[in-house]
Amino acid sequence: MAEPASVVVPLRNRPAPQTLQNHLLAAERAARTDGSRSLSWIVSAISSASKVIAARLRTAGLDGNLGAVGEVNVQGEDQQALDVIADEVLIQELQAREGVVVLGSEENDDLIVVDGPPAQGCRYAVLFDPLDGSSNLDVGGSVGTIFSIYEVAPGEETNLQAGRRQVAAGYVLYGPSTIFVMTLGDGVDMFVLDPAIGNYVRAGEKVRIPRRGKIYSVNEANVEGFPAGYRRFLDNCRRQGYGSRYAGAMVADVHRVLLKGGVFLYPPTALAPNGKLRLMYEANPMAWLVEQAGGRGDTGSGDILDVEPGSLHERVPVILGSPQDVAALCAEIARDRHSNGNGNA
Ligand code: P6P
Repeated sequence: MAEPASVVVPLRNRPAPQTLQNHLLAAERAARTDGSRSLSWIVSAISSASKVIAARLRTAGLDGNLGAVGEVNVQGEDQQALDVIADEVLIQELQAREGVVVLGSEENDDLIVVDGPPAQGCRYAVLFDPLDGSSNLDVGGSVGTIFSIYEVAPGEETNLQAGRRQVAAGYVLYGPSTIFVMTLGDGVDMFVLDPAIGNYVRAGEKVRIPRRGKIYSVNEANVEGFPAGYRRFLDNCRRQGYGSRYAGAMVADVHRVLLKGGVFLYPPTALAPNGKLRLMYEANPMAWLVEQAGGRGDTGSGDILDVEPGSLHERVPVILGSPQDVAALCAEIARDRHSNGNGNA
C-alpha cells in the first residue's frame, strides 16, 4: 500500500508567527525616520513585565501572595500584595529603558522622574495601572495591566497631557489566557502569550468593535444613584433584550465590549460625582483603544480624550463602547441637561 502523502508542512515552509516584538519594530521603522526604536523597547518592557506578572498570578495561591499588605494606596484602597509586586516589576523594567523619563502609577502618590540614561531620541512618559481589578485576585477572577505612553518635551516631564496626545496605549488581560491589546495610533492589534515559546503571538489585526452590541456592563448596585439619563438608557437596553455582564475589572469588561460590542459604564453618582475610574491610566488608554477600533469614549459631557488633566489621579465618568450605544446614552444625558437648563446632567 502506498504511503499516505505527508500532511506535515516542513517547519521551514510554515509562516513565522507574527510576534509582538516584530510587530513593534516594523511599526516603528514605518513611523520613524530617525531610526529610533525607543518606543518599541518601552512597549517591549511592558510585555516583559506582564510575563512576570502573569507567572506571579498563576502561583499566587501557592506563594502566599494573595490578600492585602495592610497598606492603603493614594486611592484609599487596600493594597494587595500583587498590586505591589506588579508595580515594582513594571517600574524596574521601564526605568531601565532608554527614553523613559517619567513614570506614573496608580500605586504611587506622585510621578516618578527617572534619572536614567540620557535619551538619544524621543523622551517618554509611561502611565499605568499595574494590576487593575485586583479585588478579583482572591476569587480567581480576571485582572489586567493598563498603560498609556506620551512623548515628553525637555523640561515638561511633570506636565500631564490630554489623552488625544498619547503615542501608545494598551492593556494586558490576565485571564484563561494572557492577552496583550495595544494601539500605536494605526488601529488595534491583539496578541496572545504562547507559553510554549514565551512570546506574544498575533491573534487579531486592526480589531474593529461592532457598531452596536447587545450587552451593557455596569455595577448595577449603584443604579439608584445614577443620573436619570443613565437609568432611562439602561431601562431601554433591558426592554431591547440586552444582556448584563460585569466582571468588576475594567480590562475584562472593556475587552468583552471591544470584541462583542455594547457599552461599558462607570457613571457619576451623588457620592462620586466624577465616578471612580482614573483619567490618566484607565479612561484615556481605554478610550483611545476603543476609538481606534471604531468605537467611542465619552465622559457624558464630551470625549474622554479631550479632557485636560489637572492631577495624576483625577477621576472621570466613563462611557466606552459601540458608537451607536454610546450615542444613545449620550442623547439621554443631553436630554436631561436640556430639561435641567444647565450643563449638569
Ligand atoms: P466597582 C477595579 O477596582 C476598578 O478600578 C476597575 O477595574 C473596575 O471597572 C472598577 O474599579 C470596579 O468598581 O465599584 O464596581 O467595584
